[in-house]
Amino acid sequence: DEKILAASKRHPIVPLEKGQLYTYGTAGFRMRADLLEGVTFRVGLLSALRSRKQNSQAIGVMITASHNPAADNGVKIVDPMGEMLEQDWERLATALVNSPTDEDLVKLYNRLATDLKIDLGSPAKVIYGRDTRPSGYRLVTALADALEATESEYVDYKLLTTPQLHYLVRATNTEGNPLSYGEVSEAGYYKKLASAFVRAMKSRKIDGTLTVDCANGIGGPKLSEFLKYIPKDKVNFDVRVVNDDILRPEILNLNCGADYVKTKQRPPPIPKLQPGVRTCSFDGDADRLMYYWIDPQTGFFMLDGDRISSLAASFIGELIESAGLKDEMRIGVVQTAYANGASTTYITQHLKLEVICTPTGVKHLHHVAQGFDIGVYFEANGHGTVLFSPDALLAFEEKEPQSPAQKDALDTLAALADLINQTVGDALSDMLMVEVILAHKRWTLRDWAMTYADLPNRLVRVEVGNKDLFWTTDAERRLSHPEGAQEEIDGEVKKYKDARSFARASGTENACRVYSEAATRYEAHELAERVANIIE
Ligand code: 16G
Ligand code: ZN
Repeated sequence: DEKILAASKRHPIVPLEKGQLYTYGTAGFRMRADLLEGVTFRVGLLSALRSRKQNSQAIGVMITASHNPAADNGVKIVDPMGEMLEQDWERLATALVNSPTDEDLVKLYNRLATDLKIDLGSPAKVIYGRDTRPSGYRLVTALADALEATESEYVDYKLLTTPQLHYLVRATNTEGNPLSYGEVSEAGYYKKLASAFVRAMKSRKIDGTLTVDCANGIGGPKLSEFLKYIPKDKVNFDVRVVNDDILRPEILNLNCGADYVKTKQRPPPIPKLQPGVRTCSFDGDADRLMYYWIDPQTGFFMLDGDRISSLAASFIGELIESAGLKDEMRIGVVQTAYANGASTTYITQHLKLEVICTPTGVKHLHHVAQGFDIGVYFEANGHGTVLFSPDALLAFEEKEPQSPAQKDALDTLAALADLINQTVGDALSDMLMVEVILAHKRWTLRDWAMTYADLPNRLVRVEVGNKDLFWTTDAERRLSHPEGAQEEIDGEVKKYKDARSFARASGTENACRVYSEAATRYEAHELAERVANIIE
């Protein structure tokens, strides 16, 4: 207790304004970096408890604020299989971080150990990494202090993308067992992806150059490193890495990156995008992906998370059919209310696959996707992945192929299962998956874009006095509170053809968001304004 107390005094928590709490939200604790040192120390204490509670398995801690500006930072915990922290523990994280004094903190730490029957004498292991933000170094120092004070073993992986840290957690906890996820090192991650990429391509050709905008974040150097692992004689992958300057932290996510492209609906101004060039953007910690190009005839066109999701679902669906596994495998697609209605229609009517809608936030989508043999999940913002169940993996290995085509399909499925990050959305891995699919289908981005036409839509942010007054049901598609608000929204929606609109409280800012779709751009905009007026 003394050690924890002394260490805690070195990393004091900054009191917030009266009535405000630090909260472990959808992305962990995220805010201005100067508030985070004490928070990170306390997260260190919790991760040590979590590891002891999970039979001394390794727990991950990632220091990143993703697509936020450089002055922000964040800290989140990764569970043993590389998944997001179990939801019940988010509450504990919030409680521990908000302990008013160092003494209260130690008291609560011990009480949690007693209540949860955690043996504080058992071993604990925590591994961690950080993105390129300058504040990250100070925060991992606080984290290491907490791990020293709690006598936990720890490994500092230094600079990593968020999905790499998730990979390392799972690899650490499966090392040496039959379900081993890969070598426990950053190089192990590259080797696994490169080998799966080569197997999935199987001498197919990739057309032209792919330009990758790395948001001036950690994805830049990591992508360049990865490319060294691809055997040039096996795959011709010509990549141009841009916006990969991590030496000037102030330009992180500035006018570039996946979030910029998605919210501004335009390419980064630098470097100037030439018509016809296949391009994609990562976000600052490389867990989101957007594809786009400038069509010489029609202009800028973006392929977002909905498009990646339907592309993956269609390709995997075809492979399952060719592999003769159609009757045994349940394939499903998980979306949120933000998914464009045209994508949902395409997946259900054209691909004839099941779609489930969940609330916003990766943990919700991930959880539902685990219920399928093959679960495809993406948020429209470009975060997502494809999950394969143990039964599916076994079937790819053990099914006796009846023809060369069937063998090819089974091999490709097995390669994809290795290529696609099974722990969390991963821009690098998702990008490789897209490249594989385009090469197999011999598609350009234009061919991909032709699969369906998006419904015109609009997303607006609405300032409200207190966002906590807005409660949703039906996967955030309807408001249950304030009373009467949903009836008013319904009244407006009814006035438009093929229209849909919803309002929800943001999980990351003190504001509400309103989304609308309608048959024309003008109507989608007008409907969003009207619903925003109801909310205000
Ligand atoms: C967080 C979520 C993201 C979600 C976004 C919504 C994770 C790792 N991140 O960034 O998935 O789309 O929040 O933000 O779950 P909002 O609640 O402010 O609209
Ligand atoms: Zn991110």
